Amino acid sequence: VEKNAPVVLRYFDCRGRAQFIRHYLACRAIEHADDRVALSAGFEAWQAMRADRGRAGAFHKLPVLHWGDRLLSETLVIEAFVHRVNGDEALLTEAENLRHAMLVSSLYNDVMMPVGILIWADVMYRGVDLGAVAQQALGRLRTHLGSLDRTLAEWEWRRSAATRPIMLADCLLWEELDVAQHVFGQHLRLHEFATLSRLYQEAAGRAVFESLIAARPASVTGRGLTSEGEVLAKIRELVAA
Ligand SMILES: N[C@@H](CCC(=O)N[C@@H](CS)C(=O)NCC(=O)O)C(=O)O
Repeated sequence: VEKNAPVVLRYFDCRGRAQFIRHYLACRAIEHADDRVALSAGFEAWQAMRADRGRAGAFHKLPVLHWGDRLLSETLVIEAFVHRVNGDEALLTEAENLRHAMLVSSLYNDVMMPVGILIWADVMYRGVDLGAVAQQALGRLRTHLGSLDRTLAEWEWRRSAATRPIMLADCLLWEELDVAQHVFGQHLRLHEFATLSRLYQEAAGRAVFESLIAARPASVTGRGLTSEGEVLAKIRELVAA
């Protein structure tokens, strides 16, 4: 696979599953098109392209990544491919690569997904008790952050990250901690997790991440800024109760 092939990352105009890849491509100065499918109540832009396998990929879902003439679906597959093709895999030992992959999988499955499901919960499961779901999601998330905090301290993640270029797991860690704080506000109490707080505050990519987000304000999910803003206000109120 060519390292300097033309790259297009296609995803909805939200942070969701793809923002950490945007962060990475920006930090590593990898030329690419950030192709954002416009959001609207009826997802008209997406409906118009969904059947087109050349743009929506094998499973008709986003994100997809075009890398030269390859077209990849599935966030975690895209992640592993980008990690390899940009030489990051070759920079790490086998043990370090396994840790990198474990951290990505854990953040994706046990932070990003439950937060996304919570934001959509009142639509996905009509009539749901949003307060109960939000409190359980927050409790489980804080337990999981405790595990991540301990493990990243044991792995000396900060020290080893300082000796290598920024990688996808670094970008995903910052993004998920940022999203979790955005969703739960002060109720997340990130400061109680010393290692995670420090990794978040002192992330090498922080300035790039923040400027990327400021340049294109976007919702976390496909609900869009207005509707998502309303449900997030409700969630924060319900977890405070
Ligand atoms: N397993 C896929 C899931 C991708 C996915 O569900 N994408 C959603 C947006 S976050 C999508 O494209 N939904 C539109 C549809 O299914 O029509 C991955 O990990 O990338």
